[in-house]
Amino acid sequence: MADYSQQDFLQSVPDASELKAKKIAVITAQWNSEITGKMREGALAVLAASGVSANAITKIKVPGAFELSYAANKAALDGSDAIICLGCVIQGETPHFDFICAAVAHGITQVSLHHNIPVAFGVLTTNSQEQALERVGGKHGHKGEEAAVTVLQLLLN
Ligand code: DLZ
Repeated sequence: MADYSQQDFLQSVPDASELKAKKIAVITAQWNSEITGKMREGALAVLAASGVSANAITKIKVPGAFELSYAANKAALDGSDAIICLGCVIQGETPHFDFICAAVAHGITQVSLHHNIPVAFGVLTTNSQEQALERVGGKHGHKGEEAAVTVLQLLLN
């Protein structure tokens, strides 16, 4: 993992301990769980490295990416200050891919705007599992870690 406690955005904040009390929900879809599990681990590691208190983090699992919007809306209603949505949709033989990707992108945006809180779109949309693996610690970075960095940046703005 990159050393997120040393990131410029945290260094530039006089007192990053304000993150400590922030209630953050990490919602993870279970489809393609070998990928989404790694995304979750990365996101949680970033939150820990950045000083977010472990008991301020709510971990939620949903069946698939389609359910992320519902769970994010519920987490917002329950008082989360920020939400990290994690999922992995892999292109298959059915039109499901397009429906799910469009629905979850739209749904997560709506939750963020309606509740006026940061909601990260940590949802991989790839053609293959190989491409997904390249994005959880491979040559294309770690999208779980990046989703956590995104909400921290927005909380500190
Ligand atoms: C049905 C489905 C399919 C075909 N593919 C995926 C996928 O690649 N990634 C994912 O997170 N979920 C998938 N799902 C499940 C849907 O997200 C949803 O859980 C079901 O359609 C039930 O609402």
